[in-house]
Amino acid sequence: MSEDLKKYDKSLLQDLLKTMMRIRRFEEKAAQAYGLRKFGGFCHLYIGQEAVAAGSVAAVNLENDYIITAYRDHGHALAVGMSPDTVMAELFGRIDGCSRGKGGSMHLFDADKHFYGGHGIVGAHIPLAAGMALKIKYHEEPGVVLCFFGDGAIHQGSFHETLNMASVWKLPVVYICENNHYGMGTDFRRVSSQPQLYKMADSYRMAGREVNGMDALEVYDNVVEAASQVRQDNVPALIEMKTYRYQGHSMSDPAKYRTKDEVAEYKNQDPIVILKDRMTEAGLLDEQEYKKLDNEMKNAAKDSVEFAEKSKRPELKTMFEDVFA
Ligand SMILES: Cc1ncc(C[n+]2csc(CCOP(=O)(O)OP(=O)(O)O)c2C)c(N)n1
Repeated sequence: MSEDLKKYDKSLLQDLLKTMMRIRRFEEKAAQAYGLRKFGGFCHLYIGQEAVAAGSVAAVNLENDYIITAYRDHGHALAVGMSPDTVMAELFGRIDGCSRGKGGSMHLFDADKHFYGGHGIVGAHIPLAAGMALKIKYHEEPGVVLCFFGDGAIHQGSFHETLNMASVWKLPVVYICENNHYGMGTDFRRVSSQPQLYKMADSYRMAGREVNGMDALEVYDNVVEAASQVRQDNVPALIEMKTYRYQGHSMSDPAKYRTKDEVAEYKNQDPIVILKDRMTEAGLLDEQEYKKLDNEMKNAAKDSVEFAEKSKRPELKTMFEDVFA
């Protein structure tokens, strides 16, 4: 086990672990604040899926590359380096949030960090990713777009129309399906004529691959490879990340459509524990360092709630500012 860690920089391993822990502790605090009714509206937690955002974002260079995602977006926002304070303030609907408190949980955005959201309509951002990739191609820039979406979105017409067009136009996009097994309460196996979702790439003459999305290093390696293939061959790619969300679809979902055993099975493959154990075995981490890091992340999450609570609510007169549709 420890042998195969040798090919990675220690700093990469530390960053991956830190990013996943930052997301986990942030989300736990967000859930707690929501439970205490400190904020309302929609809130979709990412707990369990951390390896996908952490591993994928680490695999690209956001000087040139771009990220776009759906409404389960806290993990991607933190992985691109948005501050937990800004993200929590947005959840709380406060003016120091990235969308001045008017977007909320589903509309995180940071153009400077090449993070183009946070989108609430299932599948609607899949064509937007193609548009971003067309801009990259048109201006002969070196970047690629990583476009994240759920297994539910794969059945939308927008997915199929866009993959067809992205293939014909040879656009630099890596489409990443985070298959967390459920679209709200619907098991993907009940509604997918092809349950091996990555195989849908065949229909659009692009490379498709299936990845264990609970393993940050497997995610990292595959996104590095897929992105470099996209850059080199000028064709888009599709990756299915097999992952799992520990919480319900949103804060209002008691998740009765799955068994406790199923949830426990995936908790046994926890992405943070997997990487932590491998690093410990390889002598790159000890329990004391892990505890220190964990405390750091817990404090950052706690501070973000204090920051959000201190930030003001937007004034009523600003209600129609920044509205584009
Ligand atoms: C076009 C559209 N239809 C329905 C909804 C309601 N809706 C919100 S989330 C969701 C499930 C999507 O599941 P999936 O794409 O697998 O993403 P996950 O929640 O698993 O991350 C649905 C049906 C919506 N937001 N947009």
